Amino acid sequence: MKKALITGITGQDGSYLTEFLLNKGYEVHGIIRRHSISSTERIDHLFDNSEIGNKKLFLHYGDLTDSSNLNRLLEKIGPDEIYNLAAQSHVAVSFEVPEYTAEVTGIGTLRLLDAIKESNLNCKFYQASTSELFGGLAETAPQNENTPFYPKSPYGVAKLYSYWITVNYRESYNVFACNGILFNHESPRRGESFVTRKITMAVASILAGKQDKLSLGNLEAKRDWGFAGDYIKGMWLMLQQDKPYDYVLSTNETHTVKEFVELAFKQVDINIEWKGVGVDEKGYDKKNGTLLVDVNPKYFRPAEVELLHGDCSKAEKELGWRRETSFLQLIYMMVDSDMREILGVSIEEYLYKNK
Ligand code: NAP
Ligand code: F7E
Repeated sequence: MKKALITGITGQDGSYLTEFLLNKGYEVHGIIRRHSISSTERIDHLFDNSEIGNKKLFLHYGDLTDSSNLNRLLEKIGPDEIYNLAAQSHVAVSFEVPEYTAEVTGIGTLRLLDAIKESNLNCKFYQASTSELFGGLAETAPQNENTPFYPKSPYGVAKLYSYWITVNYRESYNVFACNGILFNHESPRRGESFVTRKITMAVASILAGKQDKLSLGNLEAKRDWGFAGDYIKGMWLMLQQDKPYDYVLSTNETHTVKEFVELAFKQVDINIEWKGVGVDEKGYDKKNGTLLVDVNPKYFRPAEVELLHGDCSKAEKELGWRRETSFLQLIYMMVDSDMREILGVSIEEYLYKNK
């Protein structure tokens, strides 16, 4: 039985990866941080299963800022594969806590790689690199493994360090280490302050009368949004190859935030009509003129990544990886899940009742 260690197991990707690896017959170990209230909501359904918790899935307290803890855990667990998914992963927040972001999202990766090197552990290492490395310059799209890096946030810069230290430990010490340069991937388990989940929750909350409107920042930003459940398979595939390389995973499509808003409301039969420009731009329900979306400059970032559009042909060719969920399917899945959670009905039930 192969053993995997996942940092960031309580996050969106960590939870899907855990399900995936358990299904493949792995023994999965995860590092969790101490919180004043539980942070394991995304993996409770696994850990609370008596066949899995402490039999196939083991949780250990730890933190990417604590080298001695990481060294001890690596020695104790002896994993065959390490997936480094832990990070302060919010781009906007990284402008508020730049030093902490560097410490966790940057130096945390070095701590893990050095623990592997010092313990002579024969294991494979996956680093959660990101399309934020590219900086979203329009002239570089579609971005692939050869596109120059130009990070635009403390998060992006911290990830740049992690990218290169991963390459460096591969080249210097022969560690089987791969960077997965992943474009945005979302799901019903996405953190609530990322734009996609903020939008899909708002659709349900507005219908439930719990929220009057949705306030956003840059509506024109373009992202290449895929489904997280598809992307974790690519992470695993990278570690199953004979040689370690870096790969882009993306959908090869790009859409604006505005388009995401329109399609999310469209799922519940609301058509958005836009009026005004810039900070005065507003989205109304075309049927009755109700204000549903406005712009609040507090969500603008000091520097913005304008256009992400990936080209994952290397992963398609060499790993046989391909996204399976379309942009529309992703939006439907997220709105449907938030409708069930917040309103207590599925999209289908809601549309039937409101025919
Ligand atoms: P996420 O939901 O924000 O999860 C982040 C995870 O990191 C959580 O489990 C969190 O634990 C953990 N963590 C944060 N600080 C830590 C620390 N100091 N020590 C140990 N663990 C810590 O992120 P995600 O969307 O799953 O993304 C996974 C990884 O891929 C991240 O590295 C992210 O930067 C990267 N990435 C994400 C995307 C994307 O679109 N989702 C794209 C490219 C790259 P708590 O639960 O305790 O907070
Ligand atoms: O923003 C714009 C915002 O926070 C997407 C992380 O997983 O993907 C993620 O980073 C876009 C940006 O994700 C709001 O300005 C408008 O242009 O959902 P986001 P992100 O910054 O792309 C990359 C690949 C990662 O690696 C990161 O870890 O949407 N936007 N209005 C807004 N964004 C937010 N959060 N909130 C708004 O109100």
